Amino acid sequence: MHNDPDPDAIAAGYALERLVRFLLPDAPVTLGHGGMIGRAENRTMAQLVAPHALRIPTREAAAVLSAYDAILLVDTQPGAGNHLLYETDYPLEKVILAVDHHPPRRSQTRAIIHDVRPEVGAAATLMAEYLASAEMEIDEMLATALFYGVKSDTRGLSRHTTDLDIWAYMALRSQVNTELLNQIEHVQLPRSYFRGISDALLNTMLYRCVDEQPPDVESEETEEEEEDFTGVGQPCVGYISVSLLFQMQRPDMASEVADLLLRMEDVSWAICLGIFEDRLVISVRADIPNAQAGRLVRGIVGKNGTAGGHDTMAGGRIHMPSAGPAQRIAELHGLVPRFLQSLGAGESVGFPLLDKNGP
Ligand SMILES: [Mn+2]
Repeated sequence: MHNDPDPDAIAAGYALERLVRFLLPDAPVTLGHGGMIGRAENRTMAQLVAPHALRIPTREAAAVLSAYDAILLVDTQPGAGNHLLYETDYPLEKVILAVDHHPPRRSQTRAIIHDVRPEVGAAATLMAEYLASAEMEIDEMLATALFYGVKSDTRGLSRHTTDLDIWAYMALRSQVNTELLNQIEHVQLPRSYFRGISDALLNTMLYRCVDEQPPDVESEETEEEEEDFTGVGQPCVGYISVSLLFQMQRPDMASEVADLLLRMEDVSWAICLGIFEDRLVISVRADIPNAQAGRLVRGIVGKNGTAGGHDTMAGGRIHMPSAGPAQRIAELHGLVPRFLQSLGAGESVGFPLLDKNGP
């Protein structure tokens, strides 16, 4: 699974593990990931579905991975920067399978079997298709995990959804254990969650989109990424919400905050920039056709870090191991005008979300 696994990665990873065990009963197989599972729903899901999953610290990754003859990647792919192979010099030719739905990366980092379908809404959908093709029986636990994976990545089939996603969602639904699903979706939240949200709202600014540009940029993701892409040309309507989280307790807080703020009326972009340990974490959500959020974040992060994503959701990381806290905060502030410029709102004067006298 990729680092900091989300429900789709956990579901697809668990399904892939089960498929390998089904096809090769004698092969030792480990389900693993880097980073941490933070969001309460995701942690509960992982504890219920795949408590055996191995969390591999980055500094141990090279040693741990070298013991394996083959690696299979799910919800990510060899050229992406969000998995443990990126941190090690693990030979990429040992990656025998990548099942992913993110835009395809450079061809020289292909897996032997490179099944990357960016149009599909969830990696769990692809794995549901694999299990059906293998005529493997799906139990309640597996069905519930895959269903939640599809549901969460497609926001209940409301974004980035294909016929295959609808098929998977419908086929799995009748086998879902509703009690298990409820346990995951409606888990009790720790106090730190509410403190984190309060902190985020206090540090959220709204900027008005200045030029409402028509979405005239072609949306097709090409295999070769454009290195010099600046991101200018993204459509923007209404407001951009920008949240700064100076001290996150967990890396996926940024995506949770971006998800929440995108629900605000008249907001077409929600950008959350946070600091977790020694790195900056970027999470971007868009609610506008042809947003190309992935290209926007890749253009801004460039060679300073890793980034990726889809049309309406994207993320990035910038590692700053040798920087001090003040330098990280300055860097975080520095990202804001770059995002605003790329969205045609460089001249926009922001106002705090919680300012009652704001527009
Ligand atoms: Mn996914």
